[in-house]
Amino acid sequence: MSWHILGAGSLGCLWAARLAAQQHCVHLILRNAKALARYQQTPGVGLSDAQRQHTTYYPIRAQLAPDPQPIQHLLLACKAYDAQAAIAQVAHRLTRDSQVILLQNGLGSQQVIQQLLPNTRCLAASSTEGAYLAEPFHSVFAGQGQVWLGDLDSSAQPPPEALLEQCTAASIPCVWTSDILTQLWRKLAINCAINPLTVIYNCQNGELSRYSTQINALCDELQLLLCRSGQPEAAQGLQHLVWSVIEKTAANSSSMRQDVLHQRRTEISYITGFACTQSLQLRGDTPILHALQTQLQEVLQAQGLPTI
Ligand code: NAD
Ligand code: KPL
Repeated sequence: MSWHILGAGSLGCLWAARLAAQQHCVHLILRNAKALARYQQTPGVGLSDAQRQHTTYYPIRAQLAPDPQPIQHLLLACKAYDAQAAIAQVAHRLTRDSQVILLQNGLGSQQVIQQLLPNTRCLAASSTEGAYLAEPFHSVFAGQGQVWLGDLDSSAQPPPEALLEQCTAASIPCVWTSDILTQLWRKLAINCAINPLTVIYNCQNGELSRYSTQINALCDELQLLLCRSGQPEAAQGLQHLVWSVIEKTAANSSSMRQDVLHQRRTEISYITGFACTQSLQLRGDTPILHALQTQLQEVLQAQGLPTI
């Protein structure tokens, strides 16, 4: 089976290395000629364990988006705000048999892409694996996790067995679900409850226990919003779930706080931004969520970062 990885960052390199280790035909699709030239100076995609004691390099081939080769399996591994432009660059290379995995956090970008590609099977992923780049094209596998995968389009199709088998054989811990939207909405709500507050209070996840009144009130609003959005299953036990994630990840900085600390654009529009838009469309009553979004935007603006 042949794989193309569009977005050779932390997760893209993590997937590429594991697939290449299983002798799959893997190609990176890089942003431009400069990135390609830089990649060609490296020994290939590097993958290290969390302690960075062992690093293996995989001499994976790389190309640019206009390459004429058709794409069988595409992993879209860029940030949510880059996803639409990135897919547009390779859409002409997809066939009716292509399968696309969307790895983006939050919600919103996946739906836009499914609309752009009505005849392509788009699988959305919700990943709890953690990785960061030690240097360009060198990923450090910082946290074991799980990858939920499911069809975005609810019309029932049999699970993509061959793809799932390949992922499992490559030690990519994929779990198939017939209801990926529940996973995505649940993760969205958890991220809405945790990530912005870690930026606003500039703290690790565990320190949020000081703001329990605010978090519990926010969870109540999010729970109602999920129900109104037709996601009652994702709403179930949200407050309990949020506190359990806070406890389990107490020593971590949320992904949004890490972005801010590294002066990188955040995925705000696909997390709280998406939730606020949804609430406005459904005439939801979510004053705490809206106030949080405004406060987060003020902090981002003060740091010179985009507020969308
Ligand atoms: P990243 O920033 O490390 O990598 C994204 C890569 O995509 C970058 O190298 C960027 O140059 C590339 N890219 C963007 N547009 C492109 C284009 N048009 N053509 C070619 N390349 C392009 O991001 P990441 O950390 O790997 O995260 C990817 C997604 O996965 C995000 O939505 C993130 O929230 C989610 N996620 C990440 C982690 C993690 O631990 N890193 C965990 C769970 C979810
Ligand atoms: O997913 C996360 C993130 O940081 O984006 C949580 C679960 C909040 C862990 O930090």
